[in-house]
Amino acid sequence: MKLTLDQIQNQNNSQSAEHSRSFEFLAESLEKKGNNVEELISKLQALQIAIPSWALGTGGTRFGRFSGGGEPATLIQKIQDVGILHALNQSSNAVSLHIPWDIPSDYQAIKDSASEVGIGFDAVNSNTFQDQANQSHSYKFGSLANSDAAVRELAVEHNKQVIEIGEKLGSKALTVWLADGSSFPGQHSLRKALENTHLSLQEIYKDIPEDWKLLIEYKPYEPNFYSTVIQDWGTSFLLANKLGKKAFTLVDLGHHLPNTNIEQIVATLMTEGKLGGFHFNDSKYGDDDLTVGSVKPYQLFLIFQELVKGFSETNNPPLSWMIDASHNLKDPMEDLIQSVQAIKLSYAQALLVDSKSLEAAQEIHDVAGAQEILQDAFRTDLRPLLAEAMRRSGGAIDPIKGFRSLKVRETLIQERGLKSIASGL
Ligand code: PSV
Ligand code: MN
Repeated sequence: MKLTLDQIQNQNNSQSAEHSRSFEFLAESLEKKGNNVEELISKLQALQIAIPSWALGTGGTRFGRFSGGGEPATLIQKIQDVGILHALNQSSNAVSLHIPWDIPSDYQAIKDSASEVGIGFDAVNSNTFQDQANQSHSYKFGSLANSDAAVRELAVEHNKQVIEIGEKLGSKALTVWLADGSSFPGQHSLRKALENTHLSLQEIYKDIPEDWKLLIEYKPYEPNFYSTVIQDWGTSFLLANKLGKKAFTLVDLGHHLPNTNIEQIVATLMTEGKLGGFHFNDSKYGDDDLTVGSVKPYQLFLIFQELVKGFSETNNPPLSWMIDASHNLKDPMEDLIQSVQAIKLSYAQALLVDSKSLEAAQEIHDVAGAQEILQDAFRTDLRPLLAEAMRRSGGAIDPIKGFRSLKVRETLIQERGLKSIASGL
């Protein structure tokens, strides 16, 4: 299935009068407050969030998986789904592949199907947290950190192959997330595990092309429950610094202990020029992989506020923006649409912050005043602005409505059947 511009514009027609009214009202009040609406719209249009190839099907938990219908069974079908999302929101022009869940067999066919729907390839992700069929050594006790040199070599080799795959597709980054760690005190040497990880990453780093980034993702626990080698931003940052200028830290919003101040981590990493990218999701307790903005939208806004400030005040290079979520209850595509909307809304709200007044309030320690400024931006309903940005780019005024009224899921079920299953989590 492929959505055309005509289909989207036709279904926008029924909403356009109502939309224009609310957009014009908002635009006028934004301009009155000194905002440049055209500039806001073009910044919003430019922000593109990559879709994870592993999140187009139902996720599930270790207790069960309840498949939806019409899931993409092949990589080409996954790319087609990303194409549908992008047609609707004009905000997801790339896919992030997880290898070996999504190894391309026919590169030309994959690239053709991607360019047909205007999709590129964002970071490629390696997987040394699962054993593959016929694997010579097991990752049960770790991969890059393993005390056995043969296992480390195998994991290094896998990462090098992932880089090769990414190069063929036009990716510009490798994301490494390691499950390596221990579940019991004394299970392994904490220092040796870190040193082995460093040495293995050094080997991988040698193969990172000059115009690529190595993104090092951290996570405090799970699947290991006592220690994780790259447990936090500090460890990732330490390794990225040791490796060199192509290595950066990747922040997955779900990879923090409860109540961690993620916006402060963002601020620190940007100051050091070492923030490389994001895996966006939301959570209540742990790595819940819920829809972005569904639980803590204010936190997301505060993170974007630091990002916007960081872009203007630091030399941190451009980021890889990716979603990393798992959908157990919702239609995965609707969930992804909601996530992208939430990211862009938070970005828009952050762009609205009156940074001069905020700085002035900070200088004179006007704590209440500073809060007023932040919350004034956060509490402004910018949905019509986002809708206008998407509409002008050729997308839907309301992508979820578009998805439903154009009967996307129904058509995919007709095409692929009720029982097709996507590879991934
Ligand atoms: C691990 O929890 C993670 O966030 C990593 O990014 C993985 O690649 C992804 O989820 C999928 O398991
Ligand atoms: Mn992640």
